[in-house]
Amino acid sequence: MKEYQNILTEIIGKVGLITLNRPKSYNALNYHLLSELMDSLTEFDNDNKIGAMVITGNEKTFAAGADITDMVNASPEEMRKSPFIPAFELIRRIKKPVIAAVSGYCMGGGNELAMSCDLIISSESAVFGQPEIKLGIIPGAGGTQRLTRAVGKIVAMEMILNNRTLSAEEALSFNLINRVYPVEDYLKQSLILAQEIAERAPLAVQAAKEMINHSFEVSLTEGLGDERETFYNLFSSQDQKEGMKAFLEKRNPSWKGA
Ligand code: CO8
Repeated sequence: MKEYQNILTEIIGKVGLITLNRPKSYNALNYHLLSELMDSLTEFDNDNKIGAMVITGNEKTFAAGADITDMVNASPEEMRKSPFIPAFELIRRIKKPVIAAVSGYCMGGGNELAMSCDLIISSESAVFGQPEIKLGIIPGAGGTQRLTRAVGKIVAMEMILNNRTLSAEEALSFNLINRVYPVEDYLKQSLILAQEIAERAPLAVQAAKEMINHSFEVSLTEGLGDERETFYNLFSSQDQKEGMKAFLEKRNPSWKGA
């Protein structure tokens, strides 16, 4: 595995764990951190022994947003040319499921990062927010789009227009996150969930992730057609034959990822 400066990486069973590691600045996301994050996700995505990834921070902070020191004097042209947001966008190319394991501050670009993952597991202490309005800007990496799709217009409006933050319980009730655990458990539970998903049929898991994300991009008719085609294609896999045979033979399947 590559050496990184702003993140820590570890393989636990079939799960690639990535820990954002700029604790002194509350894991503020700068270009170096984001590009290391995307490199490590790509490395795990290309590793056949890994079935899912977890991105986490520390108990006090998942990430407090983009690094404000990098942006304070920037012009629109400089922001447009900056590799910063394109680095962030690379997460959309990751095929395997990614879980955000969130505790403490999950703000601005940090919340956008969590929402770019496929599932969000949270500790009881997590605080979700899009405070960009306080800086005289709006979210720039999906906050107005993904947050609105998750929590609905009226809650997104209040969060983005007036810096309303959500507690973990509120975030759960508004469908922003999957589950809430005590601080001492959230990472362990995220790893258990990631391991369970990693044990499932790899091609079907990746196809399911792709199709669910696709549903945000296309009309229902187009989405249903694409889902059906993907469903048919999985019948060319060894894993479909194995999964169905194993069910009928009352045994556990042994997946090949082929
Ligand atoms: N950028 C740079 N440094 C930060 C950031 C940040 N986003 N957040 C915290 N820090 C630094 C502080 O400057 C401070 O550094 P130092 O110790 O050297 O003074 C240290 O972290 C600790 O911060 P505080 O003293 O403020 O700690 P508190 O516990 O009092 O407060 C908060 C914690 C509430 C999280 C507070 O630090 C805060 O409000 N941070 C800024 C949150 C914010 O505004 N986020 C939005 C940033 S803009 C953005 O994300 C736009 C995204 C666009 C695209 C993103 C693609 C990834």
